[in-house]
Amino acid sequence: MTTTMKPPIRETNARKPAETTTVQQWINECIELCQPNLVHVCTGSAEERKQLTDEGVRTGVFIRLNQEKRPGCYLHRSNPNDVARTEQCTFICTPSQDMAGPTNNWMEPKAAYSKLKTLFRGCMKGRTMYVIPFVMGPIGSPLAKVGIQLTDSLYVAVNMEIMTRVGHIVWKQLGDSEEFTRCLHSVGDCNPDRRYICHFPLDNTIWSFGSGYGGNALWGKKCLALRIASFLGQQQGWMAEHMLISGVSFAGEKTYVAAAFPSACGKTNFAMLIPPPIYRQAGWKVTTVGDDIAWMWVDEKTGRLRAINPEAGYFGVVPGTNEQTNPNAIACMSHDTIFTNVALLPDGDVWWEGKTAEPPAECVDWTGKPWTPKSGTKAAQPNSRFTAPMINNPALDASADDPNGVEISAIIFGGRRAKTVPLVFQAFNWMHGVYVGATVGSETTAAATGQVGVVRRDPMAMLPFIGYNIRDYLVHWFRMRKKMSDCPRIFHVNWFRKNDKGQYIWPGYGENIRVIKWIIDRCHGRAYAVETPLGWMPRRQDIDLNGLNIVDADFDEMQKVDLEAFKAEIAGQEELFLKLAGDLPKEMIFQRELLISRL
Ligand code: OXD
Ligand code: MN
Repeated sequence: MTTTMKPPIRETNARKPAETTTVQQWINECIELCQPNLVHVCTGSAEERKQLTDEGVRTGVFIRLNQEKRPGCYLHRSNPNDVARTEQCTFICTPSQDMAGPTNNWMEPKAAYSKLKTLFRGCMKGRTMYVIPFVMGPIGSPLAKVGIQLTDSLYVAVNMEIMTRVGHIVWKQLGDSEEFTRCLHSVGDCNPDRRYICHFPLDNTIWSFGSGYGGNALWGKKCLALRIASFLGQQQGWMAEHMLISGVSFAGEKTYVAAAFPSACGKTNFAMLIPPPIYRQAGWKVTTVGDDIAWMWVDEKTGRLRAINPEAGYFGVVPGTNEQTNPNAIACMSHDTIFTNVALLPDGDVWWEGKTAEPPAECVDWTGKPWTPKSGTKAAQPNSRFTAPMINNPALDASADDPNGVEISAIIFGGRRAKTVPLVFQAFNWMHGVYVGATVGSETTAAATGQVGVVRRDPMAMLPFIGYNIRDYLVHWFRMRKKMSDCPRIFHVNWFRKNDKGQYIWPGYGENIRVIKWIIDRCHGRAYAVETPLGWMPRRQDIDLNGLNIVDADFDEMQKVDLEAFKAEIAGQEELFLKLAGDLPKEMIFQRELLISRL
């Protein structure tokens, strides 16, 4: 491939960048810094996939699963200290701390580069460097972006090939441009004390050391598609959001919605929702454009918001997934899937809590130890994952790969809240909707390390992913309104409200279509709602509860706006407001005053 690289380059049929390009120069610099023994340029081809997975099996990175039951599927066990995103090790590196804002850890770029250089120096000796050229977004889309990730993790290389568009097309998408995200990654010695996930938005660069976990190491995902992209979006007038995109069809009409939920709050389930039989028989269908991330821009011709999913696969939470809760996800992971940290059955298949009503009599748990139901531990790690290509999804939307994306009619925010927050309400308008999104609270889950189950403010479900100052992020949201002649309607949902016995009141999963139907009807001006201090709310008769085991009192409880509880909720929002003290966008203060006066 080139004479300037010292380590042997594994021959591939990838069309490589010319030796003199910025891409090649940057790769050479990184090779010099990390000193790998071998450089492998990824092509994304099926033959290469086989070569990499064979190598993974040989070296213990992967366990080949029963190929009759799960063709093309492998299990990976991570280091037990490396099973979730580590927000405390995640940094935004900008010249001033103000650019990163109060919700991000900050490092000055020179200091960060110098600290990480000492870690990267020689870190790939004896290892292979995988060069992964990838595109985020359908090829040719106005928002598609090129990234190149250099990594010493075979697991990351195989996962990136599922999650993004890898190979020849990258050079075509890049053309003569020098605009690509430079992603340098090493698992290092996987020591949590030497773990850094550093973003340099002004350099379009990410350096990450010491973790192989998806959210820390698959850069198409949170690092590029959210942190770097949110910064680029603010500069260039578009939005990168932690949102699924679904198409909802009925009677020849298709409406696209985007929905933001904090991690592990059912986004993948929503994106792949299968309506219950009476709805299916009536012709309702939900199709998936994306399950985690939306890049959105305003179409100049129509003045409406359009969205693409920058990813090409799913990195979904496995526990709790079964034929009832998410049959489409089960289909996705039936072949050509990488499982991370699930349990291994004696027949070479996989298992996780919630897969079957009865646990297996025995299996090997996610740490590699023998397990029985009496072990008193979880067989699968609570944040265990599947990585599957989107083409595996039986409900993939026909426009999932359309460079022009889809037009978004509704934006739905939601959190996991046992109390206080109703099943559904609609914001009065975009500005109010931004306030509703900005004040989303949710009980924490296993997707990030730290305490599980405490309510944390998670603006737009983006708290860990905003790559710049949250003040400017919120202002950007407010300003986007001016670009649109007809903006999406904004809603808030809570599928997780519990009764006094601690049981969920709403059945969730496929039955959520009943709430989505009201949302869609509102977008098209067809559904009734009453005005409440929180926003527009359906009456009991406006949501179809037919066939559900929900009595009027349950519905009233779910939709109750308890003024006292809401005053406490507003006090709970202080957490966010105090962080933003002195920097709060004026519109946020105004919306808060309006809410207090309505209550
Ligand atoms: C994810 C997350 O993995 O949000 O999608 O943590
Ligand atoms: Mn996510």
